[in-house]
Amino acid sequence: MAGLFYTLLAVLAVFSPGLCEKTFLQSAGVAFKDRPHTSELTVSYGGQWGNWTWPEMCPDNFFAVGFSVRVEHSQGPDLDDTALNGIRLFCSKDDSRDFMYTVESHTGYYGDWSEPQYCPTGVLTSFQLRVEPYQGPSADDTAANNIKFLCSTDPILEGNGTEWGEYGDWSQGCGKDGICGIDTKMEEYDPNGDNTSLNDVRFYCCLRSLLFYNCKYDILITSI
Ligand SMILES: *[C@@H]1O[C@H](CO)[C@@H](O)[C@H](O)[C@H]1NC(C)=O
Ligand SMILES: *[C@@H]1O[C@H](CO)[C@@H](O)[C@H](O)[C@H]1NC(C)=O
Ligand SMILES: *[C@@H]1O[C@H](CO)[C@@H](O)[C@H](O)[C@H]1NC(C)=O
Ligand SMILES: [Ca+2]
Ligand SMILES: [Ca+2]
Ligand SMILES: [Ca+2]
Repeated sequence: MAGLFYTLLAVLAVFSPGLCEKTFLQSAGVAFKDRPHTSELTVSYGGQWGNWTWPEMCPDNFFAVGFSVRVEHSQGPDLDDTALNGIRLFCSKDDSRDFMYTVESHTGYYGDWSEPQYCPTGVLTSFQLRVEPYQGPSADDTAANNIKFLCSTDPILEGNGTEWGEYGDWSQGCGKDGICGIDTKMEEYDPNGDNTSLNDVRFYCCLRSLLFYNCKYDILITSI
């Protein structure tokens, strides 16, 4: 009898997970580019090369809860460095990490993606960029090197970037809203010249509803 009971429990444990517990991770691309935003976060000291590319937005009710960076680590003195090449936001609609979309706008082709880093709870609300200033006519420029984000629940997350340049001031913040989209400024690859890849970035803030559903604890909670 007890054996049957435990078998039933085991069967329940295997088959009961609801929709919330399935892992889902997919690039949203530009599918949600028309999602309205409440403000834009910028810094004044981004790299000077390249053009703004295109915005990518998290789906409605999804906000950036984490990020990863694509970084080309030091190539050495005689080789062309590009340092930070891309920033990918991980968007969730609650505090679970099991159902997420990613957005990244235009990304450079050098380097590897870091493991994602997440706010313990809450969403990304502000950023700071590490930028190397212009190195002079025949030197190797890299422009943007790394990024930090502030979470709505306080901790600061720093990317796994490179060390050239310095961090400038923090961007504006989203206030009670959260980061929900990204647009990058990229230098096109130059077959003869010095490449810098990602130079600057701006993020979009979207309105956060006061209530959201937390799948893990099966409760409605208010945003922090
Ligand atoms: C910016 O875009 C223009 C027009 O597409 C292009 O000709 C130029 O090379 C781009 N500049 C850089 C630095 O990527
Ligand atoms: C950070 O970059 C170093 C150097 O490439 C790499 O070995 C390490 O695995 C990276 N860490 C993360 C968290 O991606
Ligand atoms: C810049 O990138 C292009 C495309 O990958 C490459 O052909 C070129 O050699 C790079 N420039 C330098 C100075 O390495
Ligand atoms: Ca170099
Ligand atoms: Ca370079
Ligand atoms: Ca760069």
